[in-house]
Amino acid sequence: MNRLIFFFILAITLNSCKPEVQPTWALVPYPNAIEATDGVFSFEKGIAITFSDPSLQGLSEFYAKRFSELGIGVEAKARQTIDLQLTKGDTLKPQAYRLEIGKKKISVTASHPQGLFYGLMTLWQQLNLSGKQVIACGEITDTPRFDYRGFMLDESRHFFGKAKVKQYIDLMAGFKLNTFHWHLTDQTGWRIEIKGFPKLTTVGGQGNYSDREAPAAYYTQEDIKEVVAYAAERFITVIPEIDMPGHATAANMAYPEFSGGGSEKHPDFTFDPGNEATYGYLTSILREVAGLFPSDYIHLGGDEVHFGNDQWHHNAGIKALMTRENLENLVEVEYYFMRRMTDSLKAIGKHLAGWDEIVASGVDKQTSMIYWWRHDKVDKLEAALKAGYKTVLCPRRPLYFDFVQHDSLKNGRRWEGFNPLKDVYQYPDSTHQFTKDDLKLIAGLQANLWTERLATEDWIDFMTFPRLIAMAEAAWTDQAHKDWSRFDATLPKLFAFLDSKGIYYFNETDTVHQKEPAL
Ligand code: TNX
Repeated sequence: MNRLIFFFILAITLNSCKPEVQPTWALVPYPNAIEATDGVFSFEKGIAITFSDPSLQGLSEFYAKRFSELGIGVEAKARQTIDLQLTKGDTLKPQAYRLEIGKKKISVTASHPQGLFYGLMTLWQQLNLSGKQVIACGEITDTPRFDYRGFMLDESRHFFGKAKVKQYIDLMAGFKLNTFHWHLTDQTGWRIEIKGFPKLTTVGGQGNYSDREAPAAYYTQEDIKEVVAYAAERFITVIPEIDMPGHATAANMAYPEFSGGGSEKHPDFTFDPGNEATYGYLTSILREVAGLFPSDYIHLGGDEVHFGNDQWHHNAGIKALMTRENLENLVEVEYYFMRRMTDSLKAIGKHLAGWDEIVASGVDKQTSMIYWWRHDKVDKLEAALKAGYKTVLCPRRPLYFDFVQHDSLKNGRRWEGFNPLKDVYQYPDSTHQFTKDDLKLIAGLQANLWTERLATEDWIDFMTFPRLIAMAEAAWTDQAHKDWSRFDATLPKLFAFLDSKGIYYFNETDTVHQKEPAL
């Protein structure tokens, strides 16, 4: 009798020790359709990743590593499997995936490896953010709201280097961002080696925004290839920016013969559009750049030329150009320059990307892409869409991360307000009502991190996180499935994840992370 009671109690105890898994989905960006089913899948016994398409070898190895880092044994002989399927002729878009978590088997289906990459990322996040090796069964069918989900880093004003850039690319991939816009040239420094014009880096790479005397800092072509390959493994396209005809001061320090002069405040700010040799010079540079980046686009800037083109008024070459080409003013000279450079890009097999200043320049509408950044000039966005340009939304408010994210913070920009986390999350639905036709042209969203005032790694982390994660959800998750309170409730898990990566993020609810880093 006593024995019976003992076994009875033992049975109850064992039963209650069964892993308790609620079907919660700690996922960011939140998927667009989740259906929970009964039961759990346990990773505790190890798993095999199976696939029949040989092109998936690299992808499976990438995730075998990721799962091993979470303490999960990945071995070919394991009884439980994650099966990867590439479907042909399926209606799934290239970035979409289906993830089915059964009790014994997980399958991920997509029409393209990129979709599989995201499906596996969802699974990895479910494991990582839940902190458990036993996860709820269910079926997720997911596709991003916007095809383009980007982050821009300005390394001209301050240079952070390969290791930091790779860390950011890794974090971007973890939240399904797919485009890294690399701002490599500007007033302060030229950061990409060009073999035909070595002084661009040895001279133009000297100094940074905090220290004019800092030794030259730049990426060699080998470094660039390494970063581009690292990004490609994570389905991230790198779009380089070579800013022109303004923001060219660093280049002009190296090769003053192509300078179009500047203004009192911004000397040597521009290239010289009145000198025919300038076009050949810039085209040779772009040819080298094109060879390093598989991206369809090269970003040529085109912003803020009026900051420093006073000397164009006194430039004989520009006067002759204006007469010859019937250009009425300096803005038309800018437009002419952009059209010429777009032709150069075409000749080397690339398309133009540029800031919204180029919207009326007449560059090709089928192939060029406009980045709308001046939130106070909505007419520029409207003009881009009306003209039929593919457009990326990166308005200063709320997507410039050099703006502070909380009223208590001192170092960072403000402009009739600032850019709190919630504003980032709620964009673009908070400020725009797009028509179906608009949405066909809107490629997606991008956050821009300008670094005039951000000299250290802690500083860029503090400005970027957690805002970049909020933007990742804004860019992926449909308006109907966005939910600020759910996102807000996931933040503690995201902070723990960022802690594990050594990222110094901002958190208004914790005394350590309320503090700005040292300047
Ligand atoms: C404007 S955005 C710029 C950058 C500055 C930024 C600071 C743009 C195309 N040009 O050169 O770094 O403001 O917020």
